[in-house]
Amino acid sequence: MTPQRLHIAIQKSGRLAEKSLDLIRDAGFRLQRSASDLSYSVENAPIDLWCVRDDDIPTFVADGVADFGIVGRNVLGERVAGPAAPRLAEVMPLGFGRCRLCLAAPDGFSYAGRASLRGVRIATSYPNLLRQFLNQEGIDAEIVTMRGAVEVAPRLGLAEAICDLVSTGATLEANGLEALDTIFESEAVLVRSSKVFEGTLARTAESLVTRLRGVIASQDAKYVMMNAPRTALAEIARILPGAAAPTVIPLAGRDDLVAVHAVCQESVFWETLEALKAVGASAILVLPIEKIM
Ligand code: PRT
Ligand code: ZN
Repeated sequence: MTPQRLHIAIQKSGRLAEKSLDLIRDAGFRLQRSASDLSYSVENAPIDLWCVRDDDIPTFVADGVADFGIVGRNVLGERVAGPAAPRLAEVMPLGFGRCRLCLAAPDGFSYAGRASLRGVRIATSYPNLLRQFLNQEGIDAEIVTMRGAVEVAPRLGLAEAICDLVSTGATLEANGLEALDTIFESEAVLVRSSKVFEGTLARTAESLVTRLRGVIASQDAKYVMMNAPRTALAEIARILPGAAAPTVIPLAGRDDLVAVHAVCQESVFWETLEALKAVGASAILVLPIEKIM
């Protein structure tokens, strides 16, 4: 019997392509590109990557053709909000490809909250997410579905407002549009099909998810060490971001001072260090963490 390989669908080219490959490499999988450029095989695990259009990823995963996929939550959400909910689920956010689905209109559109959208024509490539939002808000508006170049719809007279992805806001600005409201927050996510994995596939799937979780967890995580007055311990535990229980170590010859070591799961900013110093900490070291499991 040929060994079973796990299949992951990733974007072939575009905003998520490189970062998806980087993430899989960071998880310790060595990638060998196929001659056709359409796939990669992992040398040190039974995994293949398929490079496809991002719009096809939810379908591949839902149909069980691919076992996992890396795709924008906006693409997943649009499919899930559609008429036939697909058989797939988000496993975890991956921390890249961040953007938001925004309502926007030409500068000068009088917007006094969501009720101002009543009767307005809104152009979008995300009709399902927009319809879901309008229904939730009880707003009766008209949706004009476009495949792309949504930002030109108001100028062409196709719509009075748009609903599109925004990251820096430069596209809106260049088209004389102003963001009114965010209806959906997105980033790249790992999705898996709802089929049950068995044998090698189950073990490979578990290893993939555990390793990816480890990579994501270690991205912002830092190992923080300092000396501190024993009396400031409670205060220090409060200041350290996302640290469960710090390790407290006695210092030779000092009853008043201790060494404190902690894994911080969230970003450690200069402000955090200043706050630690203010409660008496000294010799503060912040070290990167390579792996967490
Ligand atoms: O060829 P394929 O179908 O695979 O790719 P695609 O062209 O459909 O997708 P691609 O590569 O453009 O985007 C892939 C994913 O990246 C999206 O589904 C989002 O999850 C995520 N992403 C993050 C974005 C943006 N940021 C983004 N800014 N996708 C699109 N945009 C567009 C947006 O539509 C608008 O036209 O960029 C413009 C706005 O950007 P700013 O920076 O000017 O605000
Ligand atoms: Zn696409």
